[in-house]
Amino acid sequence: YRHKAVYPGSFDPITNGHVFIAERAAALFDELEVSVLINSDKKGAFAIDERVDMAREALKHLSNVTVNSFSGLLVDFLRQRKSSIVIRGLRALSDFEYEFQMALMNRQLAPEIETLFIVTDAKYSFLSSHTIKDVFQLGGEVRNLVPPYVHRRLVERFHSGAK
Ligand code: COD
Repeated sequence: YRHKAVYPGSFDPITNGHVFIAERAAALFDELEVSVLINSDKKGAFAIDERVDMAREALKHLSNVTVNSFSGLLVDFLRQRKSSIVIRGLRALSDFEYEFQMALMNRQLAPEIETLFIVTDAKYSFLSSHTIKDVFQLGGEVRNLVPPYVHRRLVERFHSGAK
């Protein structure tokens, strides 16, 4: 199933770093499905439907990209979608340990599935959904680090009435 890849994540919310990875992956495959999955290690700020909505808006310029959500194991989602390629982004050495564990666990669960890593752009190498929410809530400027629609949703979510 090489025609279709899946880019899974928490996307809470999607950032310009995620968009960069999706653009690169979309150029490599006929179809890319971005999938919002639950990460039980992270407490979410946005509901799954909101994350899907923000990701759809951020990726609408890519005609071969769709966005959906799934609850359950990533490998079950891939099998359901008849894809065998997982796309993940790498920012720094510190991502490696976690990504390595996930890739090997997923291979253990489904040997036919391959995880492909795409290296981020240098300008997004420090960027994560977590730091965006943190900096934004403390009054820092994140406007050039997230898609415009995500910025509006951050304002509504955290500064409702204040701005
Ligand atoms: N530049 C480039 N890449 C980036 C950037 C950036 N600035 N920011 C994030 N990324 C990459 C991340 O490294 C990651 O590869 C991807 O984008 C998504 O990031 P997040 O943080 O939105 O998503 P995660 O890492 O929380 O996603 C984890 C999953 C939800 C995919 C995982 O927990 C999962 O598969 N859950 C489902 C249940 C399951 O199957 N569990 C077993 C897995 S072993």
